[in-house]
Amino acid sequence: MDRDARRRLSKRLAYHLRHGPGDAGVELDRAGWVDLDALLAGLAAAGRRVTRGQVEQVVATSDKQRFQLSGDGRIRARYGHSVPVDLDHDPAEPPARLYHGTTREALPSIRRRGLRPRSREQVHLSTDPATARRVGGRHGAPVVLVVDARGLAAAGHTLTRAAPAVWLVDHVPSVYLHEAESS
Ligand code: HQG
Repeated sequence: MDRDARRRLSKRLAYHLRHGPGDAGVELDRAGWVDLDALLAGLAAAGRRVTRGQVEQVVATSDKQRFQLSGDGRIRARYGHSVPVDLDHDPAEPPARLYHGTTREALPSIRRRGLRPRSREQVHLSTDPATARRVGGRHGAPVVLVVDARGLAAAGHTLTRAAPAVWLVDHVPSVYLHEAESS
């Protein structure tokens, strides 16, 4: 598979594993896992022939490690869900700072309400400002917010590391946020 084909398959897998498992004829279990053979069969029934090897290639080359394969033939998305899941990522001590990319338009609402998951299950934070800027840029003119992750954890909020560069939390009150200087 070339890069474009991998990207297309990654987006399809992300869609089914985060938002629309039913469209591939499968259900996710509580922790977001689905049997890979069942998913491949569901995709084939919908006219998309995908092989196990192609999925393994996408999983192995995913820059953000979006997917996880279990030892016994299951696959899940590590983050990004809009369907209800309990991902069981271990809570961890976060770095002092994490980053969230958003848009200028969203700032007044974020100042009032803090970061909210919106259509997803949890708020997504990045480990570096460049990634956060790209994430924000998907929605409009990007603004990078610096998150006082240590302060957030010290106040009792549970942060989990879903992938090497992606952290999840239920809510970030605005007192733990400030705009990055380069924004
Ligand atoms: C904004 C991608 C108004 C928030 C990325 C964001 C990420 C508020 C938008 C992952 C708000 C939600 C998730 C409030 C938050 N008022 N707007 N109170 N609180 N928002 O797409 O974080 O590449 O659901 O700033 O890398 O952009 O697909 O979340 O702009 O890790 O693997 O509401 O998806 O990963 O947007 O992105 P999204 P996100 P992949």
